[in-house]
Amino acid sequence: MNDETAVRPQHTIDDVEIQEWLESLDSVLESSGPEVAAEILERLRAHATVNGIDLPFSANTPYANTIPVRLQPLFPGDQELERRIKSLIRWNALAMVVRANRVEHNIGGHISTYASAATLYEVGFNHFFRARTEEFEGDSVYFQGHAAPGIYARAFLEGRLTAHQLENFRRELKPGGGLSSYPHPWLMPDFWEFPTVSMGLSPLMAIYQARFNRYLENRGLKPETDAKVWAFLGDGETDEPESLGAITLASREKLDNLVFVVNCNLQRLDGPVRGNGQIIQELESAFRGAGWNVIKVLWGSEWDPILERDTEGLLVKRMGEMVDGEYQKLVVSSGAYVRETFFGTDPRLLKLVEPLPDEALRRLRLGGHDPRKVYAAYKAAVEHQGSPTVILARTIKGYGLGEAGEGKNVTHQQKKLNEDELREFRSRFGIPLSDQDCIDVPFYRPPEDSAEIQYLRSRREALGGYVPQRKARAKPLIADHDELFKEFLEGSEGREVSTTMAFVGMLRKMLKDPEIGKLIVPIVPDEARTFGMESLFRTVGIYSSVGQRYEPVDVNTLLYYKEARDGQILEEGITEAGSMASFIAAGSAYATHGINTIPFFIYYSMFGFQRIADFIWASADMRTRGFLLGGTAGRTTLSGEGLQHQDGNSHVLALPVPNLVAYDPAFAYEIAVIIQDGIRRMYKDGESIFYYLTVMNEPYAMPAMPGDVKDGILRGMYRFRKAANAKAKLRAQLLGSGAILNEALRAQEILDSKYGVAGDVWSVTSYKELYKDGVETERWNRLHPGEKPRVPYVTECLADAPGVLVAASDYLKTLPNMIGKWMPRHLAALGTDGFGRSEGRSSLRDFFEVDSRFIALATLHELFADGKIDRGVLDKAAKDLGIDTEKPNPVTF
Ligand SMILES: Cc1ncc(C[n+]2csc(CCOP(=O)(O)OP(=O)(O)O)c2C)c(N)n1
Ligand SMILES: [Mg+2]
Repeated sequence: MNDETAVRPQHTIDDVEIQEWLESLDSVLESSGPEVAAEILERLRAHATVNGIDLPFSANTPYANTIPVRLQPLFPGDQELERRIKSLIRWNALAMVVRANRVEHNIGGHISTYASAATLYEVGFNHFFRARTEEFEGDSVYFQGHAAPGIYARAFLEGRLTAHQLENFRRELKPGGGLSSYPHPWLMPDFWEFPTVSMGLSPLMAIYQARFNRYLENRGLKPETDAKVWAFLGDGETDEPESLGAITLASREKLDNLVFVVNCNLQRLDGPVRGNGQIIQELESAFRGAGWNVIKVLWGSEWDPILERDTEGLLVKRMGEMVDGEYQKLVVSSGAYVRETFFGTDPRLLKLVEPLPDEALRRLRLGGHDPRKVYAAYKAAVEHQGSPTVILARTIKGYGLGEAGEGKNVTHQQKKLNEDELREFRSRFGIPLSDQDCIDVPFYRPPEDSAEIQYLRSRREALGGYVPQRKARAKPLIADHDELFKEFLEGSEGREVSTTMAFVGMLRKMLKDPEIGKLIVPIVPDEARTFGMESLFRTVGIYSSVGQRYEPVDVNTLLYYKEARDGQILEEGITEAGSMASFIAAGSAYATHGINTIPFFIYYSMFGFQRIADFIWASADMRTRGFLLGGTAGRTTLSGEGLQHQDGNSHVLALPVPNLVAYDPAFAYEIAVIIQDGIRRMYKDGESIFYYLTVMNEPYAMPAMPGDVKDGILRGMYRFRKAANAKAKLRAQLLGSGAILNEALRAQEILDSKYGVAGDVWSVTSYKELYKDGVETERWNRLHPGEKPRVPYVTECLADAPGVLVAASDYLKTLPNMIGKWMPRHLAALGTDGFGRSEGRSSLRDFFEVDSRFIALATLHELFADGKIDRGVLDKAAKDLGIDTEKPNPVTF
């Protein structure tokens, strides 16, 4: 072993050899083009593998811009004017936050997110985002929630928002109105379209929005267009599992109408996203691996001549070596530091920048701050075909804030700037304000006839109008659908069916209706068979953008698995989140597309609110319409499945959503009344509400509607069956819901036949509606003490109903308890608090103490407490009914 081999590894690559390979590739590229070059590389790779060369897989490309300078299009706009407009927006966005926090300490707001994303948005606004017009459906833009100040500041320059509104940023309750912190269609229904601020939701919603747009086209509900869905994400946001959770759907569906823009400022709230790694490379490999078109926009134009001099590829190699933590510091450091730390690792690198003074090194911009690079990426994205595009744009968080926070770990929370910092920001962006004026941070809008305002307006005119803008564009439905639902009011004539089957029957009929049939969008996460919906597979088909490329294994059966391009069912596979995103897209199409699609999303009820409540909250914010159906619902009605499946929670979890109307119906006619009325309220009257209905799988005979009880069904309760002997001395009112209503009916018989207690049975269809009515009434009375007090509906129902009160449902006891205070007497509440069990229905109802025996016993206990019966009767009843009074408490067991 000589000295040479001691210091050099044996197989060091010869630089000259490498150079020869590179040159020959260059010559192929020049003479035959990139496709041939790619083919050669592909063949080489295959050849290498066959010959036993182990090539590690990497979906990464070098740490460089994806679009080479020679393929970069000319920038079509007036760069200088666009820069000035952007500077004004930067100023006003900052002013909004600073002013708001001067008036009210800690009112919050974000400066640094928009500061880093300004170029990404402005290139979009000036050249890409097309508005919704009569002729064109427009692009859908999901703005990053924390960038809202910038979007408001632009709307201010556009003359769409007033200085008064900006002044009241985060002060929505001020006279004359203010602006909501983040994009909330609920709060600003003419402005914001998509709620994005709970991070991770919007990327997933955007994917399903893009897919739903294709669904509408393939089903002939809207013409094919090249409208795009743009989703702006933070790089930190991509850690949310929902952000990347559906990216393979986007590529599988070839959603080239979808563009993600990830603002890679390498920071999140607390610090770096990947201090010890490279978030951009990590995202690139995830997206490329999933089949997306990935465009990296890392380096600004100032780097181009340096890169051109780098014939050996050393600079790109060096760029790929640094971890994000180092970069975070580098990009806000002095030119001397950049020279020493970044270029100083190799004399050849130093040589590349020898001609440049330190100041020039400090001013080397990142790609996401260079409109020419961003424009090139956007243009490539909108022209790209066959797959979705993600743009990974490198920026600096808090760009332009200087000492006030540029690139610093605290920058996300920065809301205040001192006088010097304000002056510096003003000077850096050339805002025409004096040293004195600028410390007041006034909003600044140049005159209407200024070049800036004229340019900005003309660009928006060319793109069809303003973005964002929201408008409910669909025309209301006309029919009342009485005929459609009539048959379901008549009962099943003794045939035992479940409420799920009854609902599916209605769905089948709705799908055939001339007015709403086409508009129905059944959505199911791989549970159609569970709910007995498989007959719909063949009749309306399962949506598939490619039709059916195979002969289904069950083609010879009546109910075969039929996929079709114009299939109506969205069979989403096992993703409640994805299904919910489809629900949101379909239920908001009345605004996004002017189409009244009516989604029915049916799922395993335990995996609804419990799993995807934040999406449900977002859909409420977005004024989504439609029906959520919690199938196989009820803690004791779903037998066998056990703790993680049996749902006794969802009606409690439905309580907080203000515009969600929730029902736990027992009978087919109740469902019919609720759905018919829901369609009227949402699609004829245009109410911004949506519905949650639980449906069960326990079969029983469906009775006919007992008279006209529609009003009671909708308001939350009605008397289903009166006591046979109204004159009896012992009286009771039994409240039952959903499948437990039958237990109350059986208890009514037990009480009557064995104990001489005459009970009325009420169907409580919605504790939520009763509660809402109760608190509303209380509030009105409190605020109007001089007027005749109003009476809560539940009080009114029970006013003349004698006897003790007992309520039982398949959900937590808190539901009946929350209306107890409006009852004329004490209410005994039975419910299913606790963990479910793998058991049969009757054992479960015994375990949770909600069956007819426990309802009877609770009634007797109330009578005993009232002094109407003796203790002996009670004790004997427990024995006769077979109730173990020492049984474990299901709540804690
Ligand atoms: C689900 C959720 N969790 C936490 C937050 C609070 N939050 C707001 S912004 C932010 C950091 C954002 O970082 P990044 O996504 O990188 O965006 P940037 O501001 O850097 O562009 C956090 C944690 C949130 N809005 N949503
Ligand atoms: Mg970030």
